[in-house]
Parts: sequence; structure tokens; C-alpha cells
Amino acid sequence: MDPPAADPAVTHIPYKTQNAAWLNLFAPLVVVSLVLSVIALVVAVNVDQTTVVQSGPVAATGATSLTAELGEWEFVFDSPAIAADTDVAVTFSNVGNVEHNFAVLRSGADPADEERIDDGMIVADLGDAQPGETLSGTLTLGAGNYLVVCLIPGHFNSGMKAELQVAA
Ligand SMILES: [Cu+2]
Repeated sequence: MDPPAADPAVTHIPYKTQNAAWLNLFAPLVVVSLVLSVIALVVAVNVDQTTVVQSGPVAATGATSLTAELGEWEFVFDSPAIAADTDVAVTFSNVGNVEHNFAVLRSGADPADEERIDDGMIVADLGDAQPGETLSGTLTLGAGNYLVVCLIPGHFNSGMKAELQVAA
């Protein structure tokens, strides 16, 4: 007589049933774990980006002094951001070959043409510097993104403008 255990079909069926039950129990848990992992990863990346913004080279407080070199046709700042709502000492040197000017347009103003710059758009004008001359002044601005411009005719349209962030 053949023993019942020798029949492969009889021993195989309970195993498959057990296996399927195991999958039914754990498959949803695996899916939930994967979803939670993705969420955790997204949150971690966002937190990391926030941290970078806060501790990066553009400090949240901004610099309390600014040095600028003016030339044809550019402004070169020693810092991309200055502090908001406080007196910021500005020292600017004309390293170019013609007279230049240091003025600031109101936050957000970005005229396409210097003909569109009117007095109401200018929030600060620190004066005109001759070649080789260094002048100083003070900027006290609210937080925002500003354009520093040269008001000597033709210079703005030659590209003499630069972004300056004022950070709270
Ligand atoms: Cu200029």
C-alpha cells in the first residue's frame, strides 16, 4: 500500500494555503510601510531644505555693512544680502573710467528701460562717484528684493543694475 504522505498533491495544498495566508497578513503592512517611508523621506528632504535656507551663506539677518565696486557696467557687492530695518553702512568705490551713481529702486521695481524710472521709484540715492573716488552712505530698508542702479543717463540701459536682497 502507498502511504498517504507520498502523494505530492496532498502535502502541497496545505503549504500553499499557509503561504497565501502569510501574504494576506503582511502584504498590506509592507505597502503601508513603503508609503510611510516615502512620506518620511519627503518630510525629511523638506526639513533639510528649510535648514539650508536658514543656515546658508545668505544669512537670515543679512549683513550690517556693504561694500560695492562700481564699474562699466556693473555693481560688485561683498554680500548679496543686507539686514532689514536697520542702518546699513555702505561704502562704494568707482573702479571704472567714467562717473557712476549708487541708487536703489523700491522693492520689486524692475523697469525694462531707464526712461521708466521716476523719482517715486527711487528709495535711496547715495550720490555720484568720480573714477577712483570712494563714497559712503547709509541704507535703511524694509525686507525685500531691490535693484541697485546707476542713474547716470545710459548706464542702466547698458546693464548697470544689480539685485540686492534685504533680509529680515
Ligand atoms: Cu554708472
